[in-house]
Amino acid sequence: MNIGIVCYPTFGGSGVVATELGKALANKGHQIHFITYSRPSRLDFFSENLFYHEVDMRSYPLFDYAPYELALTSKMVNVAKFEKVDLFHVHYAIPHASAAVMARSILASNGIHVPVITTLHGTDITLVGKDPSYEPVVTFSINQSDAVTAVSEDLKKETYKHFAIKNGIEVIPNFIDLDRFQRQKKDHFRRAICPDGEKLIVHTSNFRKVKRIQDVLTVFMGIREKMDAKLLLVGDGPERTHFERHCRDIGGCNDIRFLGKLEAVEEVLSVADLFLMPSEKESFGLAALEAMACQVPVVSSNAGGIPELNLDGFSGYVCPIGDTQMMTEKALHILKDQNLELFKKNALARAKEYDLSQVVPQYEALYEKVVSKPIKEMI
Ligand code: GMT
Repeated sequence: MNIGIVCYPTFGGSGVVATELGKALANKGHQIHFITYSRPSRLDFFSENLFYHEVDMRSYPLFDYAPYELALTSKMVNVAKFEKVDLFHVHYAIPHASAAVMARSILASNGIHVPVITTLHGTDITLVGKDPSYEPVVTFSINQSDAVTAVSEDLKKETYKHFAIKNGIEVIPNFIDLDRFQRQKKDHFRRAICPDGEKLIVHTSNFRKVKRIQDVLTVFMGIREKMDAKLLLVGDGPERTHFERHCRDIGGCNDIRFLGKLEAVEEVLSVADLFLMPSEKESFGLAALEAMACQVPVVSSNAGGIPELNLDGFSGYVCPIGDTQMMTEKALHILKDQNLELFKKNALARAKEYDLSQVVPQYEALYEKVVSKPIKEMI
């Protein structure tokens, strides 16, 4: 098939899922056309089946804010006409779903039918989307999509709760490439970070408020009171500077390191003993799945779809949002030498259930269904 994928090109989870999906589909012989404002961060190699179309943004003195959605829509129309795409698969509702619905209408007026699949990823529903400044457009474009997927049962439930949705929503979870995300032998790195056999805790995120970085630090300080440990924080975002300063204030600098954005996050995960994800909101928790694939057990909150992934008492523990005391106790339990190996093994076993070979065919089946469906009437 010839598939147009629209996503955010950044390190964020929705962009990562969209890019990895495109790569996996290209490996299976589909032609994939990424349509974004810059090259997706994980699309850094050549493949005969992968194409990248950059959205041209023209500024004009009249515009305080350049209309990205219109530029994207026009690009989608042009790519669809020129490349003869069979369908658009857009990731993250805002503004991709409404741009796709508009592009579909423009193409229909030219006698070309290109159906639209919208994948909801999380904050497009749970945070930004339900804000009154976007809600009517989000509701309309979800209802107008030819198919809609959500990355967890919880996100599907939240979507029906907060929006007047008439369309069906299929749950297709995040997935993992186990060839890339696997525990690698990085003993030298481990020795450099933990020279005296300390336990190594890792957190990766985009350092937004919903990630509750303060809870990561509180839990870590609780662990460190009872055993020698180090904390590595991977990623970057609005909260990072504040918490770097905070770490200096509490005298944790020797044991806490901020690594910034990393391409090869699996190398850090390969030497970790425990992953912390205390999020306020988390529709799926791709970062936790990446950790589990590298045999790292997870202590998480019970936000959103995390409990669907992290099985309490098996791959780690699930605690109420903000209950840092319980998170600390559970972390200390996992980190005991007599428990750690079993949790590591279980984390990998759980991750294997999300291998891309299990999940990508679910998207392909949906594509087949959508292209063979009768053309959707505008409401
Ligand atoms: O985690 C983030 O803040 C990034 C965000 C995004 O949309 O890029 O991730 C969301 O989508 C991921 C892929 O489906 C999910 O694994 C994350 O759980 C979800 N994040 C939130 O719901 C906060």
